Amino acid sequence: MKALIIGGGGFVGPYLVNHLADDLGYDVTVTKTAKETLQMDKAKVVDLDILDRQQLDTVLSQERPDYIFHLAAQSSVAYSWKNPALTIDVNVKGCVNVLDSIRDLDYKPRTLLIGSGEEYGHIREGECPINEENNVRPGNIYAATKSCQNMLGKIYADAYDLDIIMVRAFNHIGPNQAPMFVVSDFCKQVADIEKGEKEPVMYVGNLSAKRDFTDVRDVVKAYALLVEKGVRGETYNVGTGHALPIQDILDQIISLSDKQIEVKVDPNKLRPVDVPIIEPDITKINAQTGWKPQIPLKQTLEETLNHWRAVQ
Ligand code: A2R
Repeated sequence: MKALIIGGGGFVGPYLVNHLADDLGYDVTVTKTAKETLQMDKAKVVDLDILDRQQLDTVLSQERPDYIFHLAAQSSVAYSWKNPALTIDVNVKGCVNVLDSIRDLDYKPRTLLIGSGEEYGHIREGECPINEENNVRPGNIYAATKSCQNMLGKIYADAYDLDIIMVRAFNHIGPNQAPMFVVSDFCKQVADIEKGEKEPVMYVGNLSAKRDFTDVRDVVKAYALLVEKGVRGETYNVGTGHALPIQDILDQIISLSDKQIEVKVDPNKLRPVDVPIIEPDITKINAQTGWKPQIPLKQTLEETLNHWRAVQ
């Protein structure tokens, strides 16, 4: 099988390459942005800006993949508040470019669009664990763009008969994640404190929000199973099904260190609108593909902390 990962130079891409190439024996091509550095011995790497339709046409017609994993995005909620226009350009216009480029091919590659649990937004009492049929009420710019991507995916599948499957991925974590995401941020702060590079104070945002955290290595297995076994035009939640307060995650990370660490709220880390609980129902993906996450949270937290401890 030949796979194309669009936007593979970020956090998830290299894990997906490893799984597809090593575990499944796929022939993998991965795209990165011109400013990114990505060296992969298991995959061919090409530069691609999804806002450039011509570049997209060239890559797709040269590669002719069986499966496309569309990961490219402005993926930070925090940054989406600061730069809504760029977030909308990349996540909506960029996605439309990908879909239109696929539409112009003379065959129909199976395509996975990666959305987000954030799409559900303001989840009401009794709606959790939330399933794919629930209303979406996006509470931030990033979520709105991902929800739009999901709707476009469904419309392109139905109206243009494209072989598209949509995912709503809940928070995924693991070594090498950028420190603008909460678990990586906390682990980096602990590692910096241990190295003596920072006072023994942990700066945090909203600790009462409940989120569902899945190891990225489990997440990429879900993606691979979905292109193999998912149903065209359908959306699948990907998460553990068990949301935890950020406070619990913080306590677990701090307990992995022998340093005495004080916790202080940093108003800059509080988001303009925060959704109190986001917890998925993962019955659908489990029934369709047999997927469920395997890696315990403690292992992911330890490995993420160890990653930051090793960074010079
Ligand atoms: O912004 P950069 O240079 O770091 O590149 C990101 C890339 N990207 C693009 N690729 C092609 N054309 C563009 N115009 C463009 N803008 C951004 O998408 C980055 O390498 C990649 C996304 O990687 P991350 O931000 O690390 O996201 P992650 O955690 O790998 O998540 C993958 C997907 C995203 O769609 C998330 O929204 C979703 O899973 O949760």
